[in-house]
Amino acid sequence: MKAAEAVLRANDRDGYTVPAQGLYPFQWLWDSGFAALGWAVLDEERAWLELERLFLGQWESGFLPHIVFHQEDSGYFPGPEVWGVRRDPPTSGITQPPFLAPVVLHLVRRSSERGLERARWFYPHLLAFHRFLHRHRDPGGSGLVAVLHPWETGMDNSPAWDLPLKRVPRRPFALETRRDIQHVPQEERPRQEDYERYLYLVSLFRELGYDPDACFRESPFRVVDVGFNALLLFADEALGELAWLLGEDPAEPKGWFQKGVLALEALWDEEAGLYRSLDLHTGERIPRDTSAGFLPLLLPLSSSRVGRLVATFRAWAGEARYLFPSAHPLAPYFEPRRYWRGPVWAPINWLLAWGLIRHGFLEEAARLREDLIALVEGSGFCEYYHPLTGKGLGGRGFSWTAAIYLAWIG
Ligand code: 9YW
Repeated sequence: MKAAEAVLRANDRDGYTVPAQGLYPFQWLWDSGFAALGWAVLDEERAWLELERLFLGQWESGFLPHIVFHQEDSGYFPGPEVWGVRRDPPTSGITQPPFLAPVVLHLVRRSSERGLERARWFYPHLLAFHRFLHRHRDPGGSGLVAVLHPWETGMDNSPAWDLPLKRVPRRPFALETRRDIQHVPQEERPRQEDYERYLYLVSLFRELGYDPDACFRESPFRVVDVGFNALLLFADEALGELAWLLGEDPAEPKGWFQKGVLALEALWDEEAGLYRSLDLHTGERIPRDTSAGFLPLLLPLSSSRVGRLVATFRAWAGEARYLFPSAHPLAPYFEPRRYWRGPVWAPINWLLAWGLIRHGFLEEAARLREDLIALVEGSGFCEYYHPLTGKGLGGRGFSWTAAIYLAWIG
């Protein structure tokens, strides 16, 4: 507990938490949601502050960027000069899984009357963000939203993006420009080819002035990510509950939630026994099995659907020493050391456990918790872990791992 606290305190930058010193020296959207869960165990006020700092980066349109560059630091690429977003503080121009309303609700539930007053400030800001996503990322009103960049999924080099990324041209740049591989071994990171495509998309959106509708239209990468959508719907549900608690009208978030939960069924893959993302350029589900496909467990699903998902979960569990691998452990694209292509990630364990508890699968949820605790106690607070050996990988002294550990043992 003390060691986890020390990690969060070392990564605290006067009110926001950097994911890891050196590697990620700014504030990231969904990392801050998880960091707030950890801060809540130590200091409720600090948890609220984390979220407030994040909203300093919100745009007038309601858009919430995935990075807020609160201070200068040359340790990360692409920095504010590459994004070219002229705001104070500067930000990136893409978003990340909107895992914030459930955090606000969690803080309200843990706290006193005062918590509800804090939530009152967040409500319109969250509503504006959700509105932005449902309007500009789902212009046809399907109920599900698109992501336009692999970074928006939070699972950058997931095998699910291999096929849709092929459509994205490469924007060559020198390997030395990358900062990540100065901090972490190259074989634990996305490949250079992936990075070149990530950078192409950034320059395209920049040229389009980050106009949301132009970006949606022009992006060669346009995917309905099952993970992003499960988290948005989970957050819509939480927003509806917040509205009710605050005496606001819950109709809008409830409407998004109900429509989205029905629409999500289009992502179910009966043969694979889990959900898969959809490539909007082809209209086809992407034939790759990743941990994101289990995130709909956070939502109300039929008991037969949950039964089948849990059976798939158990099959994966039988193939990995540590849960939960980010890609199918028997698939040809499984790479147990490379980032989102196999390793275990603390926040995903936590989200999956939350979903399993919702549906009454307490044993499976307990295994996710125990495995994460074992990984941390064996290897420290790493960015991610080898699912077969338990070796710690990626950045060290990592905030979301420490925060989830605290949330689980605190
Ligand atoms: C990047 C900060 C972020 C996470 C993402 C993870 C990685 C790399 O690190 O992104 O350069 O943004 O994939 O989920 O938010 O921890």
